[in-house]
Amino acid sequence: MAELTALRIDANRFRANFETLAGFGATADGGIHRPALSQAHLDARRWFLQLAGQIGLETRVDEAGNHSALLGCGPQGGRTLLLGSHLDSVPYGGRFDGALGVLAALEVLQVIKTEGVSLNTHLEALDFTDEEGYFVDFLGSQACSGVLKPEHIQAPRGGHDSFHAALRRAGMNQASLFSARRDPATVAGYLELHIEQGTRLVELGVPIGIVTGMVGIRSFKLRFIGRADHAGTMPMNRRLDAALGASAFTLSARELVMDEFPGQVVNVGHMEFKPGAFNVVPQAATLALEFRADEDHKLDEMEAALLQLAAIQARRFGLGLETEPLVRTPPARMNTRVQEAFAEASQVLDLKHMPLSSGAGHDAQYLAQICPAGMIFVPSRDGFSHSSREFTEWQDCVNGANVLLQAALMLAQY
Ligand code: HGY
Ligand code: MN
Ligand code: MN
Repeated sequence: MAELTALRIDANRFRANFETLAGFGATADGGIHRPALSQAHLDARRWFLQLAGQIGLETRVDEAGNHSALLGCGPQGGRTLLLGSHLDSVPYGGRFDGALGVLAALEVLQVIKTEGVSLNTHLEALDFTDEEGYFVDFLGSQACSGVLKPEHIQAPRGGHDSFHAALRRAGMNQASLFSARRDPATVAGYLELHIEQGTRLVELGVPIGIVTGMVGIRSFKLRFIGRADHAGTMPMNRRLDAALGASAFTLSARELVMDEFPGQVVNVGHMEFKPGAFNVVPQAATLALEFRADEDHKLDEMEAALLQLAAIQARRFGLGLETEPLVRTPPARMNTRVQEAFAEASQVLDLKHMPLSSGAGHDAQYLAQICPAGMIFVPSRDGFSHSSREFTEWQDCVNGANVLLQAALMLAQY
C-alpha cells in the first residue's frame, strides 16, 4: 500500500465524471438548470447512484432524499466521516456549485477503496437535497442534522402544490422527511469542497481557502396590496399602485443596508405583479426578500429595519402590506480541528492556503450543529456564481479534491 500522504485523486476520471454530470440540465450557454427535484436533478442523482454502484460502493437514499455512497473502511460499528455537497442548482446556474464537491467526495472514496486503506471511520459521499432552497433552503442537511421542524416546510418557496408534486415525483413524502435525522454519535465529521463564489483567492493567487465560518440568511415574502384599475383612465394621483411600493422598497432597501449595515447584503430576487397586464394598474406586488449577515444580532437589526422600511413605503403609496417569514439559517463557525487538518493537507500538497469567511450558505452550516464540520474553497474566475459564467480552472478543482482526500485521511485516522 502506498504511503497515505502520497495518495492522489485520478484527475482524468474526476474530469470525465464532472463533464458527464454537467450534461444533466445543461443549458445552451454552458450552464446548468437543475432545480431540486426537477427531472434533470432526479436524473443526475440516479446517475450518481449508478456510478457509485459501479465503483463497488454501497448506496443509500434517506427519507429526505439525500443520496449517499458508502465505503465501509472503518471498524465494525465505527462512526462515519461525511463528505458532500449538492447536485441541485439554482435556476440557470453554473456547473461547479455543489457538483464539484459531490464528485470530489466520490473520487476520495474511490481512491481509498482502490488502495484498500483501513481507517478509524467509515466514509460517506453525500448529495444533499435542495441545498439551493428551490423549495426549502438546505432541506436535506437540515433533516440530516435533526434541525428540520414542521414550521420550516410550512411555507415552501414556490408554494405547497409544487413542493408536494416534486416530493411525489421523487418518491418522497412530507411526513417522513423528519426521519432522516442522523444520530450525532454515529457521525465523525463533515467535510466539503466548494468553489469560492468570490474573488479573494484569484486576486491573491492562493489556490485553497479554508473556511472559518459562514453567514446567516433570512428571507421573507413581502406583498404590497393596492387596487387594480384601468391603466389609461384612472388619473395618476388616484391610483393605489402596488408596483410602486415594491419598487420603492427595493431601491431604498439597498441604500439602507449600504448605509447602516456596511459589509452585509440584501437582495430582492423576484417580483411578481398581479394581475400582470400592460393595461392594468397592479393590484398586488409580491417580492422575494433575502438578507445575510455574519452575526445573529445584525440579522435581527436588519430584519427590524427592512420590515419597517417596507411598512413606510406601503404607507407612502396608500398600500396594504403582508409579510411572510420564510428561511432562517443561523451563521456558523467551522471546527478548528478540521481547519487545521485542511491546512496540514494543503502543506502536504505544497499548496498555499488562507482563511476565508463565506458569504454563501452551505450544508456545512447545518452539519456543524451535530459534528465537527469544515469546508475548503477553490478559486472562482471573476467571482461569478449562480450564473452560467461560473468557472474554476480544472487544476484548481483537482487541488481542492486532493486537499479533501488528504484531510479526510488525516481525520479518519484519529
Ligand atoms: O444561496 C446560497 O448561499 C447557497 O448557494 N445555497
Ligand atoms: Mn449555490
Ligand atoms: Mn453550493
